[in-house]
Amino acid sequence: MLKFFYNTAPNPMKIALLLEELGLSYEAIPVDTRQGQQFATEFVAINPNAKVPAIVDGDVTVFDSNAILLFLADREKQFICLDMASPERAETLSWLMFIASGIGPFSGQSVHFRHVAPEPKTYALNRYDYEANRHWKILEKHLCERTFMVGEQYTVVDMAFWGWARMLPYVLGTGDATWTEYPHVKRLLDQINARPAAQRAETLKSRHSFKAEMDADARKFLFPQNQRLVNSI
Ligand SMILES: N[C@@H](CCC(=O)N[C@@H](CS)C(=O)NCC(=O)O)C(=O)O
Repeated sequence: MLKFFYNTAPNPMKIALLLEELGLSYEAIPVDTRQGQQFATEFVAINPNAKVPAIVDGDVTVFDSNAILLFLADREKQFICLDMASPERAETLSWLMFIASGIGPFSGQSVHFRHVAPEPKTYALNRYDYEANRHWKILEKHLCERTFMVGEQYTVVDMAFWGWARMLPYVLGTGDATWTEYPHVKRLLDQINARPAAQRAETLKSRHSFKAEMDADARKFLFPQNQRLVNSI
């Protein structure tokens, strides 16, 4: 059976959604990153980047969320345009990479500097807040003239979008007012949230319990770079 290594953060949740949409049987294997389980030798052999999500299915291993979306959608021939040289396939790749290399990292850094980093952080927060908003505005504009991210149907690009869109008020620190600025992002988010597969994916949160405290140990695992600051004092 397909093994899905996960926690409930945005990138793994994209894969939970696709697995539920496809109706594939899978074993959800929790990787508690606040307890450092991402650094276990057996897990690093699966994902050398020591992050979730990753999947193992028979002799196939895939890590990095949008690579997993692409791999599974292609293999199952669902939720993706399979006409390799078509404009729609080209658009699919562009938006998947835009989400992987722009939306995800800038949203993640916006969360880090807004909610986690110590002061002084004005410069870094300003940069990542600006870039996160700039990336989300590109999606907002894209969605104001179309129902889905690519083509006329719901695809893995929408699932990649969903992982992070669920978190947008937290990412931007703007609470409910977020949706006044991002009405088309909200419209697609609500549409996906209403799908039974999205509701099943969200139940992953109660299937395993992950460490909730962001204590000194959790910070050590999640922000190993801080050790350099301690060593340099
Ligand atoms: N590019 C990777 C990023 C994966 C990633 O950052 N995963 C986070 C959870 S969303 C994680 O494992 N964090 C634990 C850590 O950084 O040690 C992807 O899209 O899968």
